[in-house]
Amino acid sequence: MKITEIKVLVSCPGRNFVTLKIITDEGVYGLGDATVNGREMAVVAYLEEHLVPCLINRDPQQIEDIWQYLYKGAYWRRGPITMAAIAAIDMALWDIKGKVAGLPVYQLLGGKSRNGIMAYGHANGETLEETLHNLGKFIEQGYKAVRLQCAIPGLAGTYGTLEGKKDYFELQGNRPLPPEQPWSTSKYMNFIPELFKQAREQYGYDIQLVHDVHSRLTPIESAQLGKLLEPYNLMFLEDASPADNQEGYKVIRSHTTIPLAIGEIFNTVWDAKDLIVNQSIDYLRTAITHGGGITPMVKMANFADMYHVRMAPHGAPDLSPICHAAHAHFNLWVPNFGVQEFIGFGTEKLNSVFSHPLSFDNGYIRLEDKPGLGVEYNEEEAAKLTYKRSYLPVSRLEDGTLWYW
Ligand code: KDG
Ligand code: MG
Repeated sequence: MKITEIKVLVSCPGRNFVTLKIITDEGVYGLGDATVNGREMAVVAYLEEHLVPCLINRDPQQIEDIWQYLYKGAYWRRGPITMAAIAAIDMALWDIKGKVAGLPVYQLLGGKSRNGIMAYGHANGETLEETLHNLGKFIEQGYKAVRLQCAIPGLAGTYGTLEGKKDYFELQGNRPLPPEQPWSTSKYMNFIPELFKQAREQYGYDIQLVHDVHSRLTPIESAQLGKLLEPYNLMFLEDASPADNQEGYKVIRSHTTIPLAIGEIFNTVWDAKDLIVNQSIDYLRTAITHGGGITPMVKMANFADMYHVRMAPHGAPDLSPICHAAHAHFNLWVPNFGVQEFIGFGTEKLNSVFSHPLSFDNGYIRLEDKPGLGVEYNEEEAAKLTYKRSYLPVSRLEDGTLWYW
């Protein structure tokens, strides 16, 4: 079997996605997601100019050797652009292997470890009341876990709230540059514990709760927040602080027992190695698209398992349905599964381009058994929806200092 053609497909069914299609001489093809939100075209150039020429005429069944060739063989290892490009190739090769074997990818990984994939939804709100009302709606739909994000009184716009827009792509609108949002650590710290206090008073302790700090606190501030939230028994606090310096998490850990999750911007196991070995975290949130594909994620998960760290892949809407399907296969297999972030099944426009094997039932994601990853990509529809440059917002402190968004 040989790879004869590779297409790098860019489309905007509501937001930008980069999709890779690897076609073989036997007519079997595989799909992969290469989307890095706000930096999409950098991955396109990396794939088209540097990786695709290395793959033509290769045997698509040699997944491990191809991965090593593109990672070690490049000399320039790691980084989000490189690893998203390699991830898309890796996903597409697993898709092909599954189709050739006539088996869903989770079977190739070792088979099912569970029947359903527990998912958490996003209850957002412009006010505390609206956020709690939305939490109630998620509980009614059967969710077992929900993330709470709320606008901070006195701050115009923050992470997780969108000033009435449906996503960051819409928030960008026709602005030529990234939207800017203000940040105040003290206003945030004074407000968030009240959100969780009222959530527990209104809905009790059966529902699991999550909160994403989006890396806006220093380690000691994260420790303070963790202590304030301890009575409300969160499933985890996500991205409490940036972990560019992994040692920082020792500070958080030494002060609070709140479970910690991190990893959505990690690209290799080296971004998490000290966090895992020091047992400074409880959940690793790396996405298959941003972590170099299924091949390294399996290794990462096995390594994390030795230190009681569970996998909770990033599930934001800027990952394409191909990545969400890859997560579903991975999650069905992975022994140390935690939870899957889940934002629903997309709009009609999105579904006109991607058809996927996923469904949601009473708090769990289900996966229909199809060979490979089970996703189809409608190239004709996709071609009608052209790429439009879009950025994520940036944050500034109230005095204008640039801060983590
Ligand atoms: O592209 C960035 C988003 O995916 C990110 O801001 C979403 O933090 C996020 C999450 O937890 O879903
Ligand atoms: Mg996050």
